[in-house]
Amino acid sequence: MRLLLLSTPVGPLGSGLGGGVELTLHNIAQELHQRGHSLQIVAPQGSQETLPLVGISGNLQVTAQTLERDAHISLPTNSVLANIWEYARQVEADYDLLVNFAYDWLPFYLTPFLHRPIAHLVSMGSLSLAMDQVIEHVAIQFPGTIGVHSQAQADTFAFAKQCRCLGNGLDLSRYQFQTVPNDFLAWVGRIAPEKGIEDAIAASQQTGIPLKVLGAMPDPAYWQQVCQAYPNAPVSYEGFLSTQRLQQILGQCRGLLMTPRWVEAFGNVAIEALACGVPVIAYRRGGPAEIVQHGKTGWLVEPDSVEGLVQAIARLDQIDRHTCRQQAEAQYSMSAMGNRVEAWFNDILRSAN
Ligand code: HBI
Repeated sequence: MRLLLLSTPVGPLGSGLGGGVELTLHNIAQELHQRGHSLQIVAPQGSQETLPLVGISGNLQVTAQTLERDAHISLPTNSVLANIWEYARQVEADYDLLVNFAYDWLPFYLTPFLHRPIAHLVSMGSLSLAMDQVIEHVAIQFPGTIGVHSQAQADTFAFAKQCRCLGNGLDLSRYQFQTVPNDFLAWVGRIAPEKGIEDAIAASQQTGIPLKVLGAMPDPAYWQQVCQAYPNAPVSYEGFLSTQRLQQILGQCRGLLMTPRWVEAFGNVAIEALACGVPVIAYRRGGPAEIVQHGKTGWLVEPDSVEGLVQAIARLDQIDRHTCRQQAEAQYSMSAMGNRVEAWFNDILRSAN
C-alpha cells in the first residue's frame, strides 16, 4: 500500500507534546515500512523522524483535553493543521490510503471532500460535543474507518459499535525482562490530577514499601501539594526519563500501580511494565482494565480504593513475571500491532473499491 500518515498538530514529532500518539505513529510507520509498504509522514515543522517526512509550517493547535465539553471549534491563524490538510489535498492522488492521527475537527470534517479513503486513529475518549459529532458523522458515512485503542475508549462514544479496536504495540526489543525485583513499587505518568497519583502514594505510606515516581511534572505546585498531604510516604521522584532509563528502573520494581481517575484510552505504561516482566495493579477503569489479566499478569482493583491497592500489593508475589513478558510478546509486539493495523487498512481499501 502507498500510505500518507498525517500527524497530530499539537507539536512536532519527538517533542513529547503529542504524548502517546507520537510513539503510536512512529511504531505503526516503522512496522508497515518493515513490511514493504511505502509511506510518507506529514507533521509540524521540526519533527524528528527517521522515515520519509514532510515538515509543515504554521501555528500549533491547542490540546483538546484542556477544552470544555461545549467548546467551539477553533483554529489559529496560519494553522499548521489546515496547512497539513491542504498538503494532503494536493498529493492524495499519489496514495492509496490516508491515515489521520489528529484528534481534531478539521480532518473529520474534510473526509467527504477528499477522494482517497481515510483511516482515522482516534487517540482519546470523548472530550467534547463538537468532536463527538464530527467523528460520529464519519463513523456512519464511512463505516469501519474509525480506529480506537480499547473498548473502554470506544464506549465513551455513542458510536462505540462502529469503532475498530486496535489495542497498541511497542518495540519490545527496547525493554529488558528482569526476573528478580528490588523492594519498591513504581508509578509512571504525567503528574496531573486525572492520573490519581495520591492513591498510589497513600498505598505506599500504608504498606511502607518505597514508591518511585517517573514521568513529566507539568505543575510542580501540584506535586508539592500532594507530597505535603502524605509527609511520611517513602516516595521519590525520578524525573521524566528516556525509554532506556525508564525501563531500567521500571524493570526492577515489584509492581506498577495505575490509578487513573479518567478513562485512559489505552495505558501504554501498562504494556511497558509487562514487557519488563512487571505485574500491573490497576483500577478496573479504562484501557488498563482490558490489558491486565487479573491474577495472571497483575490485579484489577475497585476504582479509587486505596484499600484495594494495598490488598493487591500483598498478592504481587503470586504473579509469575515470565507470564507478564509473554503477554506483551503475544499481544503488544510491533508485529501483533502491525497485523491488526494492516488488516484494518486492507478492510478499508476493500470496502472503498
Ligand atoms: N489535542 N487538539 C489536539 N489534537 C491532538 O491530536 C491531540 C490533542 N491532545 C493530546 C493528543 N493529541 C495526544 O497526546 C494523544 O495521544 C493523547
